[in-house]
Amino acid sequence: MDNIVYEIELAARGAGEIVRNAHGLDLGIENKEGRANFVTKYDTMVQDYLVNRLGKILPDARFLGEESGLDQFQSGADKGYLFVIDPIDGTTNFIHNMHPHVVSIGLFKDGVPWAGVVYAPATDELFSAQKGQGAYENGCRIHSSTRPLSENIMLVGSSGFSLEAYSISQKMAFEFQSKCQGIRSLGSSEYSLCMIASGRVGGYTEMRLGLWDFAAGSVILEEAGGTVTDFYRRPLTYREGCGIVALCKGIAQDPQMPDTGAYMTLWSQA
Ligand code: 2AM
Ligand code: CA
Repeated sequence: MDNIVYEIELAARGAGEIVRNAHGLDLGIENKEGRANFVTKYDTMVQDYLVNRLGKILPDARFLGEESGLDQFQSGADKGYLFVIDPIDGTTNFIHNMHPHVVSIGLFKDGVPWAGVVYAPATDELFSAQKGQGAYENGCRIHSSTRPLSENIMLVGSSGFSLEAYSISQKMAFEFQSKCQGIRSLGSSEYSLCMIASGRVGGYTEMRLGLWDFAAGSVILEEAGGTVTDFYRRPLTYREGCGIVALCKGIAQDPQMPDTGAYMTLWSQA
């Protein structure tokens, strides 16, 4: 049992090698439903690789993943083990040979996140955590920042799926900008959560995500002392995707933190 996370790390590294070797080859890019939503033949190939390999680690585990029709939380999946995987998080970056893009593997136990592994193949950064055991980057313990908003960088996701959501998140980014040291948008939600966990940035918001976009990073961040909630700062249900507000220790308590719920309400009324 103790070796499960290590075995998942090896699977993530194996998947990462497939991703790393894809550069310069035909990626087989296709459009998915909605705006700026792409899939490559490597997303599908890596997901198939992971389902096969992770199934050998925990033969009774179920799977939920971004590709190949595995994208719904099925009834009964809140019992036992459930792998929640995103074969390539940051697909648009991957297509443009940009960092970051990551292989992401969350493991739920009885419906709640229990372990997470995020691997960035281009930079060979491996983040992992198991509930109650702390969070690690390449084997070293990591902690989220204790500094307030005024002493941190913030990540605001660009909501590529909707121009209305983009417009509202930019209004929110403006409020953050006036209270922090600067705004960035990285294009991979799982990697963004790991950047808070490792203390490099203070927080991250994205107005809509799939469950696989935060399944691994949320346990990594919480084990690093941070928090992940919805825009109204309520606990996540981990049954479906939603907008998320992820914060380091220092900002979660900071009275200067903007009212993110007001921006979500604005979007729901747009
Ligand atoms: P992806 O690369 O796996 O598609 C970008 O800010 C983040 O949002 C990425 O993690 C990206 O995941 C995710 N994302 C991109 N398009 C999305 C969509 N249509 N719905 C939800 N999340 C999306
Ligand atoms: Ca994703």
